[in-house]
Amino acid sequence: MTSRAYEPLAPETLAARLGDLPILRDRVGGDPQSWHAVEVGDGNLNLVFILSGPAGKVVVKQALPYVRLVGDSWPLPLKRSWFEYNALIRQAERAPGSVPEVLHFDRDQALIIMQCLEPHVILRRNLIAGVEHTGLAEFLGVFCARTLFRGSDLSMSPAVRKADLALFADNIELCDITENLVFTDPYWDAPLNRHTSPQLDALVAELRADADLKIVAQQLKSDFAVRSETLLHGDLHTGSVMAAGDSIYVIDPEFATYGPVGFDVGMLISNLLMAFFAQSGHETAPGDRDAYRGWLLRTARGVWDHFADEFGRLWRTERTGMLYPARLFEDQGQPEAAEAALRQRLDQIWTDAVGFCGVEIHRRILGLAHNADFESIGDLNRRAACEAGALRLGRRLMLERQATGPEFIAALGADRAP
Ligand code: SR1
Ligand code: MG
Repeated sequence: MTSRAYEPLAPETLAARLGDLPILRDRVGGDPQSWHAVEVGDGNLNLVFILSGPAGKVVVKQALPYVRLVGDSWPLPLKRSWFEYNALIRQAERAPGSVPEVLHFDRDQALIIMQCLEPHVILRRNLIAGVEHTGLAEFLGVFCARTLFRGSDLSMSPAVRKADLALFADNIELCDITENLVFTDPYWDAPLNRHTSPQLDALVAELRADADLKIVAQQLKSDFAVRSETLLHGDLHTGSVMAAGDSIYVIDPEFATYGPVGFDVGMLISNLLMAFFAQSGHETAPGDRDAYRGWLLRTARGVWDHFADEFGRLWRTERTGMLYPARLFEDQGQPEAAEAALRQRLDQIWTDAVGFCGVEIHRRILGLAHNADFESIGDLNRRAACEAGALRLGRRLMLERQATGPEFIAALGADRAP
């Protein structure tokens, strides 16, 4: 399938177009004529196929030249699969075993063939169903710490990091989506926005009139766009995580870009908190999600704690980049200064994460791309009540991010069902 013009795949054409690839002959097996392909993509952007044969299954992911959620009125370049491919292979190096194995990449066809993760399912689905996953917080916290530390000037050589920064700087259009959809559009009546109406109309008007809030949103946007600290996943929500029991993977890093460490951490915590706020909408009897709500809060807090622990471990053992060199601290008999610097960095990451957490809540309720956590609540009054609690928290987090410690997460559980 080399050197031909881009053409979207379809289940019927997949075997004929990919049947010559040795990796598929090996992993799928048998005669390509007997292969079975089904399109399973339920994300906002791409085609995703599961291809099965006698030897096994693979996932075939192909970018479309437009935003799938909106249609061809919103063109989107195919090169995003190049960034996804590059992010996946870096994440595989930096946090081994945490992302699907890449089996083949075709830049012309904007196509990545990768390990099929069945029976893993999208984590968000299980958070809606009330399924607990042992070790989720540790996995996610450690994933963030390893990818974000090892993708930064704390670890990489300046030359390698700068080359990487240049590569990912071209992911312009996906950054533009984040810059507008996350940081700006929720705060004005943008054409593609929607919210639960009329229930939330008054609150939405209040938020959009809140000048202090809009200023913070733009400060956070500036941090996202300007502070190129590390290679981010860039879209680390619970729909970008797959889980089966205690086995977890992170997927879909097509929004990868250099940005502040706190961005991925904040997005992840935000989506766990939105799952928490949505639980009262999923109750079938009053209180039957109380225990699960507690697990979600412990998981959100645990993500931060495991992140901070692992980041600290890497700080002490792998600080080989140009920042905070040991020759200034440990080698001068001042290990406590290196520890103080670590605490400062973690404080800054936390503050950033709190702000990004707030803005992510707002965009998922006020913007274009909503979360199934809330959308799956059929009763609009109940949905709006859940969303309103989350929106108010989002505002508080953004405005009070410098004064909000990790204990705010457990405190959310003190209220009855939000
Ligand atoms: C137009 S794309 C909307 C959203 O879907 C992706 O998953 C990202 O979260 C993006 O913001
Ligand atoms: Mg995605």
